[in-house]
This record gives sequence, structure tokens and C-alpha cells, in this order.
Amino acid sequence: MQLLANTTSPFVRIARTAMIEKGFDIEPTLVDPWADDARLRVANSATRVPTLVLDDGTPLAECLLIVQWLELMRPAPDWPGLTGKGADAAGILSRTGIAIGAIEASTITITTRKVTAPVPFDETPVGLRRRRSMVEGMQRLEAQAAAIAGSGTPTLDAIAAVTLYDYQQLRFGDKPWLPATPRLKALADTWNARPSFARTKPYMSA
Ligand SMILES: N[C@@H](CCC(=O)N[C@@H](CS)C(=O)NCC(=O)O)C(=O)O
Repeated sequence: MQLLANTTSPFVRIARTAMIEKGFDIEPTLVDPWADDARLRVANSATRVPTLVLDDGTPLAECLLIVQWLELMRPAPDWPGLTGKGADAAGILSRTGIAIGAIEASTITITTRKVTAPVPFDETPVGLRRRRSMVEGMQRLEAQAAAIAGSGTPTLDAIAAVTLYDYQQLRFGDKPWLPATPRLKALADTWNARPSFARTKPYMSA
């Protein structure tokens, strides 16, 4: 299989971390989604990363669908269960939803800057709405951080929360509006010692 990816996308990181946890530790194929890379155009009509091309050629887009496929193909207890079971599942999915909302607000902000430049998007009414989503999402996760597993194997809420935290540091770490989230930081510090997180940390490529 082939994972079409870049080095910054938080959606890629969620998919890749989950894949590594499920034993699919493959080297990603790096593409620039903004350059209409032919491999990505063919595999994904939306031309977005991550796109996972299975061995039989079936392309899977959308990080949470990739996670769903992984859960089906490599279920617990033989593999780490990412979405929990029974009563745990609702909380895990709820917290994952908060993180995804903030991640989307963050990537939309970065993307929309490209559209409005040289007018800065961030301070427009819509930009400020997206910022509120980031800030509130981080604060709500901070308040619920104790419920997110900090040991054993990571569940999807931990993957998404750490992905959000690290992406915010990469993109907005210098911004005074970014809330202090010491519990999320501690969670990130803990999980980033694990190979599936350490190997997927985002970085700006040259
Ligand atoms: N909902 C998708 C979002 C994927 C996405 O937006 N990826 C961005 C990179 S962070 C991308 O490839 N953007 C290129 C474009 O929008 O043309 C997912 O969960 O995977």
C-alpha cells in the first residue's frame, strides 16, 4: 500500500499514527497537495492528503475513514483499539470531534490566507470565528485532558489531541491568543516518546 502524504498535515498525522499503531508502518510517499501531483490527482478527486492506496488499488481518503478501515482490518484485542469499546467509545469520539473541529479551523486559517493575501485573513470576522474554534477547542480538551488515556496504547482522542497541540505549536506557537494548555502539553510530551507519535511529528519541509 502507499500513503500519499506531506510533512505538515494534521490529517496525515492522525492517519499515520493510527497506521503505525495497527502495524502498517510504511514510509509515506511525500507529495505536495497544492501542486496537483499526478499520483494524488489520480487517487483522490479532492487532491488532498492523506490518501491511502491499498494493495488492490482502492484509494481511501479522509483520515477518519482511514482510521475506520484500520479498526475493521486490525481490530482489538489483537491490535490497539483506537475508538474504545462500550461506554468508553462516546467519550473518545466526543473528544476526538473537539480536536478535529479545532484542527479544521486551524488548517482552514492557513489555507484561506493563500486566498486573501495580501489582505490578512486571520483578523476578518470569519478568521476570528476560526480562531475562536481553535481556542475553545483547545480549552475544552484541556478541561477534559484527564479523561484522555496517557499510558498503554493511545486511543483516537489522544492521537487527535496531541496532533492538534503539536500543529498549533508549529503554526501559531508565536501568537499571544494561543491558550496555555499545560495538561495537553504534558499529554503531548508523554505520547511523543512513543514511536507512532515521534515518527509523525509535523515539520516544515524546505
Ligand atoms: N477531511 C480531510 C482533510 C484533508 C485536507 O484538508 N488535507 C489538506 C492538507 S492539511 C490538503 O491536502 N489540502 C489540499 C487542498 O485542499 O487542495 C481528512 O480528514 O483527511
